[in-house]
Amino acid sequence: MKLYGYFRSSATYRVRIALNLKRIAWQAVLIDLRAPVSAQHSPEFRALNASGLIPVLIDGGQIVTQSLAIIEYLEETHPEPALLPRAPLERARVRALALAIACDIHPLNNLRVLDYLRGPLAQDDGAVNAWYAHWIATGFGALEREAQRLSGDGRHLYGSAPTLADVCLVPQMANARRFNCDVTPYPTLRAICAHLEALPEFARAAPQAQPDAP
Ligand SMILES: N[C@@H](CCC(=O)N[C@@H](CS)C(=O)NCC(=O)O)C(=O)O
Repeated sequence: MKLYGYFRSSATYRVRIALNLKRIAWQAVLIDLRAPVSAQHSPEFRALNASGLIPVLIDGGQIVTQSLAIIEYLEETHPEPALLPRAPLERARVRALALAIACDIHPLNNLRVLDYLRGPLAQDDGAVNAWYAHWIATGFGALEREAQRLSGDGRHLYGSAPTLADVCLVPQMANARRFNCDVTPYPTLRAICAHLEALPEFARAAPQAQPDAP
């Protein structure tokens, strides 16, 4: 399988973790998001994903986009180890945690949103950083309460084995730290991430472990 991504892309980081957990062999194709390269806007990449966003997975010549759709595709084609529990209600709960990150936090702080704030809306770095920190605090505040209720062992967001929810949490925490957000109010989330980041499948997927990292 080929994974189009970038070391710092947290949506790509999610897929890297899932591929590693499922022991699937994969090859990275670099899409440098930094201006002036901005490879996500090239016609070649837009032909793979019209939205110009990474990650994109190529499997047997077929294109799959959207990190959560990619991970669910991997879950269906490579069921073990499962990233979703078996019972429908538990699956819904894990998906809800993952979507709270992937839909309610991540898109608000994506590169193109920050670029729009800086460019057309003429916001300075202070305002952009305040925007970023606000949406992390809003999302993580709720997630911390959910983690206290749903974590089975204080080392996983749901239950006591890695799930889709953990696959989304660790990259979002890395983003929060990169933007110097205060994460001290989220001790449960921090403990979960500390445990998961030490696992080899998560460590090999980390931004700093990627060949395109500086
Ligand atoms: N919902 C999408 C989000 C993908 C996404 O936003 N990717 C970011 C990197 S983490 C990106 O490509 N940003 C490029 C840009 O904003 O121009 C997914 O989960 O795959």
